Amino acid sequence: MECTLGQIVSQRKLSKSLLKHGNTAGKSSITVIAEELSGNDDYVELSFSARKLDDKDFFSKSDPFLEIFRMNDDATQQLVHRTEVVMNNLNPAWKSFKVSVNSLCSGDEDRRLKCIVWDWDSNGKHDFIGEFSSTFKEMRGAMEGRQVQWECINPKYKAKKKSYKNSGIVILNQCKVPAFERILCLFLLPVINNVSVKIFWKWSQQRKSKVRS
Ligand SMILES: [Ca+2]
Repeated sequence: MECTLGQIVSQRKLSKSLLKHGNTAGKSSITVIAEELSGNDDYVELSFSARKLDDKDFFSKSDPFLEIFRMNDDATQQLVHRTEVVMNNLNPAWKSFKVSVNSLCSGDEDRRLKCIVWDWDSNGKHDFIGEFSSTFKEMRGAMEGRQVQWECINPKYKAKKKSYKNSGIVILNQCKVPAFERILCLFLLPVINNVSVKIFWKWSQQRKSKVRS
């Protein structure tokens, strides 16, 4: 397909037929969605664990992994991150991972994030354990040593069983801006800015003196 950047930006969601040698290639089409990003593309490091997850396996414990989806403006969802599988464990601690704020929420900290916990199965038909909803704003609550936690809910169980509480608890142990970034922001950027201000000042002084002469 061919289109201009202007078409994508103005239409926000542009669908066009795929072309093969100038002719349409069957019924295939491609859709391009444009979203406005904040100019600030920081990244954060998230560290999740869970406890008391439902046991979905017959001869052993569940093998949990966590998926985080961001909800797009058109109600579609997009996978942001999938953790590794922790085998045979109802209280898993997944490896911490880094994600850019733009890919997580397009810089919109109130954008809904859907998180799903699965029990991995070797046949590929992973079992749904439960889900919860959050936002980056909520996750940021786990900065500076505080934890944030959510009940992991299986809606089917909730609808069927009155005594149902949850299918486990998912905990965000840490949401941190990597130390290097903080150092850059706290110390280096003021230095860089200071240097650039001095250079600009010198340049403007030279210009003034040239204009006078
Ligand atoms: Ca399993």
